[in-house]
Amino acid sequence: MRLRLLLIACLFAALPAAASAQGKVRTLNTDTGSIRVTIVTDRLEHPWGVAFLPDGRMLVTERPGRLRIVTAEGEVSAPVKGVPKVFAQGQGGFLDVALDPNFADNRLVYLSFAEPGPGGASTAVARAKFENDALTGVTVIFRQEPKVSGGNHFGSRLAFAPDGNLFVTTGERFEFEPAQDLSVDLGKIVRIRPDGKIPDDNPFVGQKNARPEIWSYGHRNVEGAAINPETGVLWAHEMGPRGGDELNIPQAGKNYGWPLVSWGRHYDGRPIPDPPTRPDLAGSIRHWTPVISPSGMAFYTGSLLPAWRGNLLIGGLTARGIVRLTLDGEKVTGEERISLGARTRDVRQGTDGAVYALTDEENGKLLRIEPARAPE
Ligand SMILES: [Ca+2]
Repeated sequence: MRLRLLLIACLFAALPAAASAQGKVRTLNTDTGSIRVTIVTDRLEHPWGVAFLPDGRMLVTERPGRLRIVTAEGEVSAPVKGVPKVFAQGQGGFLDVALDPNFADNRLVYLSFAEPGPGGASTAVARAKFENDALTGVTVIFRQEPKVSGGNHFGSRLAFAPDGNLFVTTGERFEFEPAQDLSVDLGKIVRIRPDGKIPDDNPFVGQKNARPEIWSYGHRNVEGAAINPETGVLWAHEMGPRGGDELNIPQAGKNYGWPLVSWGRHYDGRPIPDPPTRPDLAGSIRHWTPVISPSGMAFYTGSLLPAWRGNLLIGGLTARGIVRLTLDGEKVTGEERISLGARTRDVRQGTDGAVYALTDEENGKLLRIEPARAPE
């Protein structure tokens, strides 16, 4: 009897450890030298966004509707209490997470998610206080209007500009034409104050039949956004249809063309006019066919990987890794594909200067990327 109990105990103790690759390290060769890729944890279900707490821990969203705290050693917390209810279908669920620029003082965090409601679901942003490892005072500060049925194209990333405004990227919910309609939020990048109010200098403030939160329009599905640290300006990428993923520098009031033009085709093969046929619309600074399916991005500014300084790192679902772009101002001068062997949902720079990536899997990973040897 005792032996059997002991055997059962061993089985239960051994199962999770045997199933996990936590701590596993790989070395990869890249154009700029060898990098070490460490699996911080592989116990995240479809992780989507990561934010770095001042104490060295990380907040990670899981698309099915959970927020987790992960330590640098790979310990994953129980789900954080107090999160809003999400529409966890298709591409919907919990999306991005960002800390307030003054988080150390105000403990405010921002979450973007697919919010269920009358008519279906739409992208929303909630703000809450993160204290004692729980959320309190959850308030929805942005709601994409209208809610529609279906589980595709919610966006969404959050990026704080140096002036304190918050950019929220969305998708057109696979509805196409509404991306051109300024009276709805589908297929838009919006710009709000951290409390949800509308900045006075937004491009469509006071314009009839236009929503004042809109910053730029004609977007398809924007799952990556970051502020260029050299210029303070927003950059964003978006998923094309069959072909035609784009990197854009979304400017106030400009139309980025979807679905009027695209470097891709419709899924059923129907052609779409190429962007140069409509010079009145804003063009991309780079586009990809076949697609990389971009999700998440970061300008690298750290000193741990000095060869990557000033580069733009983009996560790729179809690319199954990181797309590293070298830049000269607003021009892309080079590209390297760094394979991580899995759909890559997010890529960020940690406060320690390492690069972190999330893989879009049922046993999704948080990866830490450093040089194989410390820089000299
Ligand atoms: Ca476009």
